[in-house]
Amino acid sequence: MRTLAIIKPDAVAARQVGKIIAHLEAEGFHIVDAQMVRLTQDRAEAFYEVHRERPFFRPLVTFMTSGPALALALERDNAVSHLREVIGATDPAQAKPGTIRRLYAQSKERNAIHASDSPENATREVAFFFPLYGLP
Ligand code: FUP
Repeated sequence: MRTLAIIKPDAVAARQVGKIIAHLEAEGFHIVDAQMVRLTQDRAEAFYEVHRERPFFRPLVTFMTSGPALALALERDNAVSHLREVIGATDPAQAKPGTIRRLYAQSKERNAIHASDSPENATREVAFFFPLYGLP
């Protein structure tokens, strides 16, 4: 099965893309497709639509549009749940040692990587960036 990851603008700016991809490959993920993206405000708002009413929505959109990011369609057994384990908790201070967010994230707001949180969202999010690979 497939899931979506986004290496966020903070990690791209900090030149952590290579280490994060190496970490993902070591965890058994295959890169199905990859694209450097500069999200527009409209695209970022659409991607995070479920969070529109949250207090962190505006700063989240501002951050996600602040620089280039790397969208990755990833494949593995149990891809969605395994990637969530590998990235760690939203707040790096709460993330387990050895997780990507614990290793590379600066804060709960600038947390290095996104991963789809359910199979339904993975299908939607992979299709958002990679329409050709949207079907499981
Ligand atoms: P996650 O699925 O771990 O990325 O976390 P959420 O879906 O709860 O949140 C999505 C993004 O919103 C986070 F990656 C960062 C941002 N966020 C904040 O900036 N502040 C918060 O309190 C919670 C989330």
